[in-house]
Amino acid sequence: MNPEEVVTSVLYLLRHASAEEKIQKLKCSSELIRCYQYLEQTSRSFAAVIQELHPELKDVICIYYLVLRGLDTVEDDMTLEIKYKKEVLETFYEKLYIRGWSFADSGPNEEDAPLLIEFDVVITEFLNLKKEYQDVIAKITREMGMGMSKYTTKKVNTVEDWNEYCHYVAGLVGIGLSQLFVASGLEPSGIEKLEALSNSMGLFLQKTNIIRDVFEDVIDDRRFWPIEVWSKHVNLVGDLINDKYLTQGVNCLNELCLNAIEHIPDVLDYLSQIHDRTIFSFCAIPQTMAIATITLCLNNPKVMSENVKIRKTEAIRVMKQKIAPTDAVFLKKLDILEKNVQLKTGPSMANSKYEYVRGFETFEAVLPMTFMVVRLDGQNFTKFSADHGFEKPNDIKALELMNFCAQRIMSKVSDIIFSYGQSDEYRYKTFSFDL
Ligand code: IN0
Repeated sequence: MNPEEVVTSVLYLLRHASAEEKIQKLKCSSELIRCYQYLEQTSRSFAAVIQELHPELKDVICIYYLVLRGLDTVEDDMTLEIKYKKEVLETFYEKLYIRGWSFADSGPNEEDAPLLIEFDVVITEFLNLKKEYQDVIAKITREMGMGMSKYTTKKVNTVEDWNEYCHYVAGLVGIGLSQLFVASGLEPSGIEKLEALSNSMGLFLQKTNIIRDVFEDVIDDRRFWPIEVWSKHVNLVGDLINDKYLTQGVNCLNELCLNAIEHIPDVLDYLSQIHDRTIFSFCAIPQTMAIATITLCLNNPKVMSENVKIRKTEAIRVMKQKIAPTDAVFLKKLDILEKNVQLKTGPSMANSKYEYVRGFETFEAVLPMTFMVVRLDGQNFTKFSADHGFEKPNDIKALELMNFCAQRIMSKVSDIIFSYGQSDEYRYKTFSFDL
């Protein structure tokens, strides 16, 4: 860890007290305490995001998350016999109404097996929720279970299948969340009708995970990349992670990254319609992380040979901010992503005489309150003057041309606040805001 990472980690630990400490303050039932402990165990950072939700929604989302995590653990389990697995997936929603039900048949490698062994505590708390919340959670669990069951025996052949699979395992989560937000009264009726946008929220997260995890998944015999796409690049799915076919693998990776990125406009549209600040953070944080992850994956050969992860500090930085992530953080991430997309996949400059420009591009941040001066110097001005027969030392046509160009740049680049010319060059000052 470098010094900055140490500082951010310590700040994070200070801000997020242990689950026990927080729960003591809440004075809630022992089952709810167990639920929060499971939440903390399954996903430490996401647990922190859920804890910041409005009190009306916090427990609801905690239970919703654990129910779905339970279902996901069954789907993930490669040791279960197919027929039995399908039956458990399809009937999982019914178990939510059976007090005391639990599941002890998980394989030895399932990290979340303990949650299913003690699933009765989740059921107890589920049954304590208002009926409107129960109805949404059970309905989504039923639909998801059906979809997961379908895909235990069906392959992800086409891009359409990919969208359908991701809809079952993640898009439905978003559709259910929107309904819970409205049921809580924290969001006005409307957002739950935007099913396509809610679906896209989940699809972007899930596709990003599937893209990032290809190496681990192929090794573990899980096949989530659509056959239609990878078969254009390699003959066998295993070749995706074979060094010999690295170029083909990365081309395929880029194709899927661009597919995932296409969901971002919907994500922004959805987020812009959220009213409650805590719901906004809850929704925007995972999206911000996914944008950082997809940016890291795009055109990155490492994806084919290891599990790339965004730096812990980056994740923590997003989590740390109290009103996180502000629009500015989100916009900056988008900005970096956009630049990466242009730089890594944009055909415009590749192999052209302007390719050298790439060498001058950096993503470094500028300190707040810093003026940037951009100096545009003439290229081969002597030849240009000769070609146009400009008079020395000052030709009025040449001066007017320079001024005209300078004005056009001023009106096109809105960040410029001031510009001046000297000799054959112009300088532009921009003002950098604390983004
Ligand atoms: C989630 C989503 C999630 C949060 C907020 C709004 C959403 C809208 C639509 C769909 C999903 C939404 O967020 C979590 C984030 C998470 O768990 N992150 C992990 C990191 C990781 O890589 O696993 C962490 O430890 O921080 C999410 O990934 N999923 C999820 C599950 C349940 C709920 Cl209620 C919300 C899982 C998935 C499959 C992407 C939907």
